[in-house]
Amino acid sequence: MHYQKKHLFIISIMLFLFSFKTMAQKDYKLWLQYDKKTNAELVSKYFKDVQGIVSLGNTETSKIASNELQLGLQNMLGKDIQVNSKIEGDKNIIIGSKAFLSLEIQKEIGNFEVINDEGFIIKSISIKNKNYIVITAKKDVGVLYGVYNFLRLIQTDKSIKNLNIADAPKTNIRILNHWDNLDRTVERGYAGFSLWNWQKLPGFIDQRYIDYARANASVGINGTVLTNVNANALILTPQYLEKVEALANVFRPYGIKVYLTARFSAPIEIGGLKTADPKDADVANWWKNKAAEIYKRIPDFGGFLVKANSEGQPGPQNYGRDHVDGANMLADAVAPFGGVIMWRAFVYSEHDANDRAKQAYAEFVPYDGKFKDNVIVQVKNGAIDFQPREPFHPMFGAMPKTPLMMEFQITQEYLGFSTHLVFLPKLFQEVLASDTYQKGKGTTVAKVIDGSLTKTKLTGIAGVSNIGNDLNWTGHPFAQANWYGFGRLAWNPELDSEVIADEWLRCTFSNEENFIKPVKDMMIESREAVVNYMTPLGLHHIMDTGHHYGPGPWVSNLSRPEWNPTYYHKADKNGIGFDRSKTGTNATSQYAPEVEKIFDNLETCPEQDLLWFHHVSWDYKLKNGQTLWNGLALKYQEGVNQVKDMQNTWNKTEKYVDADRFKEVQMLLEIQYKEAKWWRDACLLYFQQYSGKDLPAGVEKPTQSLEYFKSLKFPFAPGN
Ligand code: GCV
Repeated sequence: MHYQKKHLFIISIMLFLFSFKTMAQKDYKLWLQYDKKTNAELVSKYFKDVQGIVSLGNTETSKIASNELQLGLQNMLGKDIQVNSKIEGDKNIIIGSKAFLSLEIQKEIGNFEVINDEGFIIKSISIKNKNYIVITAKKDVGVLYGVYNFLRLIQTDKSIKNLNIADAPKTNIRILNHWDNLDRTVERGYAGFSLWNWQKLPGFIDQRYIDYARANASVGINGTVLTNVNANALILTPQYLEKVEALANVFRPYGIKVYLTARFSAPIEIGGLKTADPKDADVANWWKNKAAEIYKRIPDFGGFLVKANSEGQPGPQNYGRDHVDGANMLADAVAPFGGVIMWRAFVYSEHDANDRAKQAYAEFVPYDGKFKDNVIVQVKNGAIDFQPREPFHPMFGAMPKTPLMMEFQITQEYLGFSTHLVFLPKLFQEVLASDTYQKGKGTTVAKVIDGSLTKTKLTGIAGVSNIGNDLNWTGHPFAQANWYGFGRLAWNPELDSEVIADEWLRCTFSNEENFIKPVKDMMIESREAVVNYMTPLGLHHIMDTGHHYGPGPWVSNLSRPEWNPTYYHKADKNGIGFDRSKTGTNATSQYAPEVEKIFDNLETCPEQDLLWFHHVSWDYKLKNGQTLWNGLALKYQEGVNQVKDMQNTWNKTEKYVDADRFKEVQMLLEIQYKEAKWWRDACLLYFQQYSGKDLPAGVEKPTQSLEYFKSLKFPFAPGN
């Protein structure tokens, strides 16, 4: 009896560990699940076209590509797939870059000039009555991208008959910005600690580094900035560069370049100089030597990302110089090695009484055309700071002679951390599709940043990473979709977010249509939901201070006026909203005349941006006939209802999803629902003090007082 009990105990422990492991594996595997196909008809179709793999390359990258193809096919089709190095037999998948293909095959493939150096071609060909699928490219990394694309066809149940695909990335720098500190905390990170274990590097290579590189490569991300823009100069010391080198070696075969953030005052802090003045010859030399030192270790080092003279970070202005002086000095240092400088335009000053939303444009636009060729200016998607909705940043329409790159935030600093399900590609797409009218109708932000408009050689998109050492990488299983979607949009800024959601769901969960349809709709709607329950009708920056967790529209006591929510919503007895029209700060004039006209006029301004651009009376009539007050309250309620709908949708998916992820998402949605109500109640109670009006029918009564909401404190909220 005793023996049996012990036995049972051991078995239950093993079962527990096993289930823990399966959960970890499912969550951990991201969109690369490669689940075995259950549809027998489909599998037999795939079987017919896939006998084996012929891998023609001989580099580390080509090995990764053939291993991935083998792994994916074996897992999904449930049969052994051999990898050969010679073309024998029929119905093989041939992978290899152009240089490895016979002239006969090259002829079948056709013109390689339809793709760029990172693009790929997948083509079904027939030679001497034998059929092949060829995955090829100009370079090995293109083959790797092609393999992921091919596997995605099978992952998403698409046909692999008569393939003729040529695809290439539209931007050249597709990069994650990690706001990771050297102590492994992550600024605005909600998925655990930093992946980079500096203490154990360079000797210990965590499998996670490899898996991270693989996941990025699978969506075409080709760069990573390892360190926080609020930079620490120590990363540039030999002690740390050795560690960076080890990471660069891991990432290289996956086509990923390493970049670092450069603290502008590093020559003083670690170089022993008296100044960091960019016009000082010793300073310029120090950076030149530092660049040479880095490139000696990491020949393909990408370059530096710099936050200068912003939120207390040092910069050229400390020495009476400007952004051009600073960026160009660094550009000279990395230019001999092919490096780039990504210079951030996220600047605003407490000494500038100007509307914060106008400051970056005012400061940077006069520099148009003055930066060196290897400088790209990194601009946040909107003029304030990654809010649930912002109109596109006016700089995108105003610097035709300067390469501009987009900075999105994948981590959800202002959108519910990693607790709220919000599908960000919908937000990204809205920005990218916005028309700047820089050169007439159709000159969208996407066209500005992919260089097709300005013909700049340097192009890029950065995403502030949402990755940490949580088991599931991103804290929320659905936040993985934001990493995935960022990569897909960086590759092609014109991709539709619905297509992305569809792909991601199929690769991550299931191809069942009864699952895909409702869950896809839920993802698409989730972005509008968060806008509605946090900042409807153009409200912005009304979160609690410091950690940015939860509502705080009442905050008005911070030393810098533009850090106070009251600065942004300007609620008073007469109404609410920030007048950025001609009668106000005239921020609308920073847009092209066609756009300016629309935003400036209360009648034509899209209601989603109303309170961003206008101060509007509580009785103002919205397009649906409601007064502004009632409309605002109803929007808050709508947001809450949308989360309830998301819960209902998810609750019906149990049979399509593994138990662990089902439960995880269910619990998170419950928290999101509570927090959506918190936002609604706190904001409406606060604004009601000014509107002096009752809540309209249909809006639930708050269950707590305003004082209660104001009293809530979160000293240990993450990411701060
Ligand atoms: C890295 C916001 C965030 C800061 C961040 C800054 C930036 O202000 O709250 O944490 O700092 O943006 O983008 O530089």
